[in-house]
Amino acid sequence: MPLDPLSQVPFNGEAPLAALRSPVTPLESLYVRSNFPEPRLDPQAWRLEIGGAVETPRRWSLDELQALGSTLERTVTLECAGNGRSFIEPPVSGTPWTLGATGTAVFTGVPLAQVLARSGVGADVVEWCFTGADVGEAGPWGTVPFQRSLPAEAVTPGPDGPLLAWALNGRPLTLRHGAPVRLVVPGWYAVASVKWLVGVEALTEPFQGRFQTDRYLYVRDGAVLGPVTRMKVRALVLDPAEGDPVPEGDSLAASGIAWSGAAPVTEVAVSVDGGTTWTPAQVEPPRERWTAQRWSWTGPAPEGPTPSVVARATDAFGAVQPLETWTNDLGYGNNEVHRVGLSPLLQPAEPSS
Ligand SMILES: Nc1nc2c(c(=O)[nH]1)N[C@H]1C(S)=C(S)[C@@H](COP(=O)(O)O)O[C@H]1N2
Ligand SMILES: [Mo]
Repeated sequence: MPLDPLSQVPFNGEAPLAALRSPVTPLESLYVRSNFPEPRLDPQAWRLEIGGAVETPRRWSLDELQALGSTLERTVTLECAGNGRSFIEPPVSGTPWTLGATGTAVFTGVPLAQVLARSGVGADVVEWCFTGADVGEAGPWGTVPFQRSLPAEAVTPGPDGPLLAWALNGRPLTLRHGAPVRLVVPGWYAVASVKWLVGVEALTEPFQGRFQTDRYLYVRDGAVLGPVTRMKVRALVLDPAEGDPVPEGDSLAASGIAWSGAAPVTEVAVSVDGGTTWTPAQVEPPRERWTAQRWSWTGPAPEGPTPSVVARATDAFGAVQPLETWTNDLGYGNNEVHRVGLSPLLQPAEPSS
């Protein structure tokens, strides 16, 4: 299923929700979010520069990363912080994503922490700044590269930490998804997963770049509430789909996915009466730590002129989806419950005597 495009240069496109039913999102259905036009890098000439407050700055080629001997494959759910923005009223500026700015992909790469350790990390390092090769105009900031930082403690070692990835779903990374090498930060809104990665710099002070201090902040009425970090808990109803008819008979089967960047999802509740009563769905454990979980539910079919199915997820830290739109000035992290409207069953016409 091809993406629904939202812009052409840079290309941005979201998945049709039906494409998210498969446990790994096919490449052609994996959403694309790029702030600037895609930079074309020659994989042979490409180098990753590790610098800043490290003992030994060094450059890595793709062959050298692949020869480290710690290559692994991880199935990771990504989500754009703007997913769900188009439901915010009154509308806010920014790409008007519905709910398809998410997907689950198999990434092949090496743990970032291992590569950084080869450069010797001082105790004074507080953040790592990641630079993409893409640049663009950003108003008063002038021409800037796409750069984002992570706190040092987010660079955990082991298979569940950030990865330097060169393959997606078993094929070399495509241009749109950040070839030849991108960062993948599981659990975090995907803005952290810098594509076309060319530099990593150890910082002893927090990074103050444009995509850190002017965007990707939760702001309300001009006041900064905090930075966009981990994905908020969310469930999607994938079956039935919007507009499907209410099934004949008394019962309805519903299913979908749920995830949180903080802790595993422990509960998905479903309502077919507009949120008055809720009953629990069965929630599968995640296939890997950062893979969206699958849920399924069977219960009474919704009734009335505007039948709907609503799902609401809760994670192990007790975070639960809001029933109403979560509004903020830049439209990030709107994880309101997903409501799917169904077509009412046509009542058989009264026999005319
Ligand atoms: N270099 C670079 N990396 C980037 C971006 C970008 O514009 N430039 N966009 C970020 C955002 S906002 C998201 S949601 C993800 C999208 O990754 P995808 O296009 O592979 O789905 O990439 C992130 N990494
Ligand atoms: Mo994003």
